[in-house]
Amino acid sequence: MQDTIIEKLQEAVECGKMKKDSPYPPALKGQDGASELTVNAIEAGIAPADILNKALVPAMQSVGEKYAQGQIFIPQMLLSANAMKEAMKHLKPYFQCGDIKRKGVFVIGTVAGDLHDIGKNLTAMMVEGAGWEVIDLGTDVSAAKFNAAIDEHPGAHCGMSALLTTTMSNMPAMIQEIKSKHPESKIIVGGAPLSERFAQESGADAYGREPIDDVNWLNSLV
Ligand code: B12
Repeated sequence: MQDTIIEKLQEAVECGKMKKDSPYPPALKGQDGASELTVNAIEAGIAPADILNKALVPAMQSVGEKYAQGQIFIPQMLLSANAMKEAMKHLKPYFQCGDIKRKGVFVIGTVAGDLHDIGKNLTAMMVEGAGWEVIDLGTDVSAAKFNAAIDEHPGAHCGMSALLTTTMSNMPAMIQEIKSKHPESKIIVGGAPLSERFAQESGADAYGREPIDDVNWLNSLV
C-alpha cells in the first residue's frame, strides 16, 4: 500500500500531474495528482522524509536527466517542477518543525545587470526538488546581496546565472567579492553563453550546463 502511493507520487511528479483536476497529462485525466497523493501518503503514515527522498527526489532526478539527454523539453520540466511544488506545500510544515532535514542551503540569482530568469528559475526548482533549501535572490543581483544571504545562512553555496555576454563579464569580480568574504562557500555558474573554460577562468568552483549538473555537484559536496 505505502509502496504503491510512493510509486504513484513519483510517477505523478515525473509526468507533471499537479492535481486531480489538472488537464495535463491527458492520459491521467481524473486521477490523483501530486497534491492528493502527498496527502494520501501522509495519511497512510509514510514519514515525510520518505515522501521527499523516495518519491519527489528520484522523480526530479529522473526529470533532470531526461531533460539533459534531450528526451523531454522545458515545458515538461516546468510541469514536473510545478507538480513537485504542489507536493512540497503539504510537506512544508515538516521542514519547519525539523522532521525533514534539508541537505543545505543554496543561494541563487541572476548576475548584476541581467534580467533573464527562466533558466535560473528552472535550476532553483530542480535544486529544491533535490532536497536543498533554496534562497532565490531574483535577477540583477549584486555580490553584496549574495554576501548578505550567506551571512544569514552560513555555509550556503551559491549559483549564478547569466544570459548576456555583457553581464557574464561581471561574474569574475562578483565571485572574487563573495570568495573574499565567504571563502568556505562554493560557487557554480551557468547560463547559455558560459562554458567550462569561462567558469574556471572566473574563479568559480563549477560550471553547470544543465540544472541536473547543479544538483549532482551540490550533492557531491554533502
Ligand atoms: C526570453 C528572453 C528575454 C526575456 C527574458 C524574460 C525572462 N523572464 O527571463 C526579455 C524579453 C526580458 C529579454 C531581454 C533582453 N534580452 Co533576451 N532573450 C531571451 C531568449 C529568447 C530566451 C532566454 C531563455 O530564457 N532561454 C531558456 C532558458 C531555459 O535557457 P537558459 O537561461 O540558458 O538556461 C538553461 C541553461 O543555461 C541552464 N542555466 C541557466 N542558468 C543557470 C545557472 C546555473 C547555476 C546552472 C547550473 C545552470 C543554469 O539551465 C537552463 C536549462 O537548461 C534569448 C534567446 C535564446 N534563444 O536563448 C534572448 C537573449 C538571451 N537576449 C538577448 C538580448 C540581447 C536581450 C536584451 C539586451 C534585448 C534588448 N536590446 O533590450 C534584453 C536584456 C535585458 C536584461 N538587462 O537582461 C540576447 C543575448 C545576446 C548576447 N550575446 O548577450 C539573446 C541570446 C537573443 C539574441 N539572439 O540576440 N530577453
